[in-house]
Amino acid sequence: MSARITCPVLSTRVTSAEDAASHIHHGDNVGFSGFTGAGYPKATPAALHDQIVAAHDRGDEFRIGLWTGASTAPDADGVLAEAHGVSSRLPYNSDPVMRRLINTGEVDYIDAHLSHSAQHMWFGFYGNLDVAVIEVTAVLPGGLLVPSGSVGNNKTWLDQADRVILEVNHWQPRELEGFHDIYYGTALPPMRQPIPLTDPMQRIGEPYLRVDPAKVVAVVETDRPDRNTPFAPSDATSAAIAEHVVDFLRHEVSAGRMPPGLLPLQSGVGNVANAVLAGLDGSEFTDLVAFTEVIQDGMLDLLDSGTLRAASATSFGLSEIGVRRFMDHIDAYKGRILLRSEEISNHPELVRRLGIIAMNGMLEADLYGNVNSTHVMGSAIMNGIGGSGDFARNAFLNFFLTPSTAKNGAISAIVPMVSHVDHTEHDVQVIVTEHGIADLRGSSPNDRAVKIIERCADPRFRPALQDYLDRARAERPEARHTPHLLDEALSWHQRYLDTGSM
Ligand code: 0RQ
Repeated sequence: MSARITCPVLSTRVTSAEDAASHIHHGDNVGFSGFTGAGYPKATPAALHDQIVAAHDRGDEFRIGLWTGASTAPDADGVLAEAHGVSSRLPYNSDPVMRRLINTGEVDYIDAHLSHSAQHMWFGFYGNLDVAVIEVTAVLPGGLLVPSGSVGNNKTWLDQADRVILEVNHWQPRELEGFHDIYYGTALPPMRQPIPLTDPMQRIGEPYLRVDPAKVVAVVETDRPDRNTPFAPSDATSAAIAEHVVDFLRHEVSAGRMPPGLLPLQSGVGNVANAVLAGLDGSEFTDLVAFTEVIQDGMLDLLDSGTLRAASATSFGLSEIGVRRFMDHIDAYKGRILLRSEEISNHPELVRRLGIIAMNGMLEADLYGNVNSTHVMGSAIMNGIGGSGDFARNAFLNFFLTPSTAKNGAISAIVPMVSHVDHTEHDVQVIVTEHGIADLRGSSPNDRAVKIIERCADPRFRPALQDYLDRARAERPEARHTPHLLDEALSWHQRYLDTGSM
């Protein structure tokens, strides 16, 4: 029996990835583990790729519905997309090959709030889950599973799937046991009870996932690293954004709106969010706590320096260097990092109770504070809304961060009207670019427009934005609450599509 598989029943199910993949059939809905490149299955998807390609070569149909926690990696999303083996995908993707197929219309994409994905499955909104393919660190007697580097939707997929394939990854440190808190207290309405979490680092569950051994059709052993994408080094633009955020937090503390140790932090994905964490590290703030989704390298830095006391999340999202650092000092992080299911890490009830400070990236914002986080020029998906809505709408304070321009200055991140809305003006509090901060709290649409143009827009685009606002206000004196020129509102996007520049 492998040292990682000490459950007598499940040790008899150890088999090859090819055999495991043969339990997945055309038309199945398949739930993968995996969140921001951590903890996704690494052998079964490749074997499934080969079986899909072979079926297509025979002229047979073979496509599955693919559900995950969030993004996976080229060896999970990527290989299945390359095989043209996916008919639908939810709830979040950042794989470039999968993104292309979503954008060409080959794959139906359900871009969902991450806190919704598990409960929408229980509610029956997505249909039946046929197979779960879940990476774990170890399999213990009685069907107890030591989770790996992400928890995501694993609890739900394991509970709900008809058949389960486990991948036991020897690359994941065995010492991960004890890093997780899996809450089994969720119920369906009208039987729901409050979630008994009042402190970000409180344990309300147990360290293990559970699986009914009778459902496990295969156990596959692997030894492969997570995706571990490197982060871009912080540049002048992201450093300036970070400085504005830190200054603003200082201001909130001195205004008495926040305690000196701040409130729990949530930090989104991407390079800008990572840079903001680096900005906090150079600040006077210490002993902070994070209640977030993803632990990126920047958060390890904060934990190492003591700026951050502890972090609750659902996943790691580390670079190779970050992983090595985590593994080398894993015992020192125990008790300071807790990984939970995404239905808990992102739960609106908890985000609101704890008073989270949410910091997320965006593609563009408009004059009135509506934010587009997902769709380039209104139509092509980038990644997805992820947890940004879970946190932003329910946060004590939220920031949306972006460089003021994209594509070498051809695109303004501040536009007259966003081409797609993820976060409405009601949910957006503070917009930050390298030029400054627009604090929209308690502001009318017209005040917001003035602040956003003056403080956030790139100076080259300010005159045209001001001109739009002035003419919109003049055109219909009886409709000045949120003035727009409807025939021009999206003309900046159209001009970019036509000429390559806004
Ligand atoms: O594309 O690399 O091809 O040039 O968007 O932009 O500036 O590197 O920003 O890495 O911080 O990501 C919104 C995508 C920002 C991310 C987004 C192009 C730009 C570049 C990336 P290139 P940057 P970041 C919790 C939180 C939604 C989910 C979320 C995201 C690429 O933050 O996915 O918040 N957020 N989850 O050139 C066209 C514009 C653009 C633009 C930037 N206005 N128009 N392209 N780009 N602005 C975590 C989870 O939920 C898992």
